[in-house]
Formats: sequence, C-alpha cells, structure tokens
Amino acid sequence: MTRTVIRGGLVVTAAEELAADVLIEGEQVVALAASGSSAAESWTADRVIDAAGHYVIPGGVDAHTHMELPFGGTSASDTFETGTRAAAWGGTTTIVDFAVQSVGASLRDGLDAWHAKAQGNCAIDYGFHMILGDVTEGSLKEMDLLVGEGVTSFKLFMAYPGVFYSDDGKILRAMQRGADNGGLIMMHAENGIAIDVLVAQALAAGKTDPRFHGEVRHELLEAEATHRAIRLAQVAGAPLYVVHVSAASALAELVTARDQGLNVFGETCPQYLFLSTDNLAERGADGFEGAKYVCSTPLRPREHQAQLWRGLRTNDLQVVSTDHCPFCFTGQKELGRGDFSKIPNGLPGVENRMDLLHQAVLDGHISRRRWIEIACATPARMFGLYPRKGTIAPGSDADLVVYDPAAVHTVSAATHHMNVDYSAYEGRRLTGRARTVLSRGTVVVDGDSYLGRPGHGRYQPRATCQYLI
Ligand code: DUC
Ligand code: ZN
Ligand code: ZN
Ligand code: ZN
Repeated sequence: MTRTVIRGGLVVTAAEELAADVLIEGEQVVALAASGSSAAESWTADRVIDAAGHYVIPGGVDAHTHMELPFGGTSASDTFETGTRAAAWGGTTTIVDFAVQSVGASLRDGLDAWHAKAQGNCAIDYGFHMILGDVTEGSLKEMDLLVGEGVTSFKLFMAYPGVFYSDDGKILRAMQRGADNGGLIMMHAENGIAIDVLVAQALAAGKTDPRFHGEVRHELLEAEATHRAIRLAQVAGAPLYVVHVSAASALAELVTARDQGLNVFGETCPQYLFLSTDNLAERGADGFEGAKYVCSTPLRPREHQAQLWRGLRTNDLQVVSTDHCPFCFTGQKELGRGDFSKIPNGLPGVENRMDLLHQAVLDGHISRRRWIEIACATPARMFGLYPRKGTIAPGSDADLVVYDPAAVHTVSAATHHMNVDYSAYEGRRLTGRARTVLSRGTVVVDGDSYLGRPGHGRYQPRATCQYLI
C-alpha cells in the first residue's frame, strides 16, 4: 500500500487546529502526529507532500448538486464527469446529488437512472438524495428500501405545482414515513401555488425581465412555506432539513423552531451570501444579464446577507452547499427571453464554494474552524457520511486538501472548469485556493495539473442523519 505523508501544514478540522503531519496508507488516513515530533519523524513514506505555510483540511462535502439535471425544458450543463472534475479543482471531494423520481415512475427507476449517469464518470466520491416527485403508496414503501441501501434523504417541493409539487397531505405522509425509517426530509420551502398566481399576474402586466423572478417569489412565501414545513414535521415527529434558505424571514422561522428544541436544520448557499437582487436586476448589453442569476429560492436584497451570516455563526444554519445547477447563458438561460418564468432556475458554483467561504473567514464572517464545519463536517454528519468524510482522523478516507490561504486569484469563466459559459462571481478577487487535492489517497489536483480520472469517484452509501438532537 502506498504510504504518503503530508508534512508541516496546519491541520484544520471542525474540532481543532494543530500543526501536524498526516500519514496516509492506501485510501485512508492512519495517523496524525505533531510536526517535528519523534512519531512523525519516524514515519517512512513513498511520497512526501510538503504543506509548509498551508492548511491541511478535509475535502469539501457539497451536499446539494444537480449534475445533468433535466429541468425547465433543458438539462443542467455539467455532466457528472465535468461537474465532479470542477468540484475537485475547487477542493470538494464528495458531492451528494439528487436522483429524481418522475411522476408515474418508481423511486427505483429514478435511482437507477442516476446511477447510470454517474457510474464510471465521477472524479470524486458521490452519493444520492432522492427527489420524491410523486408521493404514492408505492413510493412511500420504496423509501424504506432506499434508506436500506444508503439513500437516506428525500427532497420534497412545496414549489412548482404540476412538476414536482407535493401538497400538505403528501408532505405529511412522507414525513411520517421518514420518522419511521430514518430518512431525512429535505424541503424546498416556497409557496408554489401563490407564486404561480403572481407569475401570471406579472407576465400579464408586461413584467417579463429577469428581475421579476425575484419579485414574484416573495420572501414571505418562503417564510410561510418554511413555517408550514416545520409544523408539518413537528406533527409527524420527523426531523427537517430546509434547503437553500435565502430569506431572513424564513431563517427566523428556523430560529424559532430551534429555540423550541426541534430537529430543524437549514442550508444556505454561496449565492445568497455573496449575491443579491442587484445582480438579478443587471441589464448588460441586451437587458437580459440578470438571467445568469435566476435560481430558486431567488436572490434577495443585500440586507438579508448579514442575517444569513449570523445564522451560520449561531448554528441556526448548519450547512453551506452550492445547489450547483448550471445552465449556459447562451441557448439555455436565453430560453426565458421575454418571459422570466422560462429561464431555467439554477446557478453554477461547485468549484467556488470552498474559496468563497475561505474569503468569508478573511472577511470576519466566520472562523476558520466554522468554515470547515459548515462546508465539510456538518454536511457529512447531516447525511450520514461521517467520519469517513468531513474530517481528518485515523480511519477517515484520505480526502484532503492542501490549501494555500494566501493564493490570490480572480474568479472567471475564462479559467474555471465548470461546463458553463459564465461565472456568477466573474471578476471577484479571492484569497485562498486549493493547491493539492487528494481523493481517497489519490492526488487528483496538484497545482495547475489535473491528475484525476473519470471513474475514480465511488458511490457512497450513506447512514441516516448523524446530527439529531
Ligand atoms: N431547487 C433546487 O434545489 N435546485 C434547482 C432548482 C430548485 O428549485
Ligand atoms: Zn429547491
Ligand atoms: Zn437544488
Ligand atoms: Zn502555496
């Protein structure tokens, strides 16, 4: 078995920071020892990676991605191959993507289809959540089977009537089933019925520009749905994970629930922390630039950002994942010219998350350990991957990043690795970047060289949520 030592870095996990060397055998971490100690000096190795002046952090765990998702009459532009490669470049070594159950189909059909897309193509390890597109007697029963094979979380939609939508009765039943089988319900909390009324009214009034996407998806309709989801989960006795929280008023509902001691968790995404309705209102040369920033939940006015950062500090929000769902501006976002409701919803970001959050450390929003907690450790715990993923400890997978905290770079579509023709963070200067990335002991990124390959990434069956109170 290949023995690798990472020498002289500052190991940063959610729990501690220590100047330590890390010993890897094959695919796993086998020991940590203080740098310069006799224990560390006694290690023999086939390969030594110098990490002096760098952090050694667990690889990022992005618990919310949509590679090649069919959506809005088109398909997300990153495949599992291109998207996981871009993730690796950005220091993320595990994704949890969403398999989709279509209306009339079984969970099994959906899961098999997503396995077929991912198998043999991923650069890094991956797992699946399941989108419950059609809550029926059959799919409720199938939930138990999926939990048994490591698909332990299920997303429901209060948005998108006629597409993925579940009414309150279906939601309650899925939550009851989750309470029984350990499956964690993930909620897209927006009142889709009310939003559809506002969309029709806006279009009838000639309000067709991208910025109206933000207006019709009113923040109170996120807060209302969040409240309803929380109370339905409480009635069902089920834990709840609210995805892509963007509104301060929705966060306030989470805070209330958590103060009541409920197992209610929230995720936000870099776009809600770094972008705002100002971006959605960008007109550019042809008045349509804002389409690049159309996602759901939508970007909110800038004032919401401070509340989201606060929520991350107080642990009322536990996870930052990307909701990476890229669509090219040319040919895809453009489907919504003249009708904002036809702009495919989603932003690219799987490559940018670790660096944006490191910048947030430098900007004083979060601590260094909190960075690792919200980006690595908690997503791993929340979705049953810990301590295999999300930390650096004997027995953990050697998914490690030698991170250069002083590397200054400018984010740009011209240099990123995601298969999308624009960057939501174009021109942003960031300090901090992954230098060397290991996935299960294999170096997949080394400086400017990509050394990974499709098929190195393995499917990760997951345990049930490890984060319950
Ligand atoms: N919700 C997501 O989580 N991703 C893409 C679109 C959406 O509505
Ligand atoms: Zn969603
Ligand atoms: Zn999503
Ligand atoms: Zn360096």
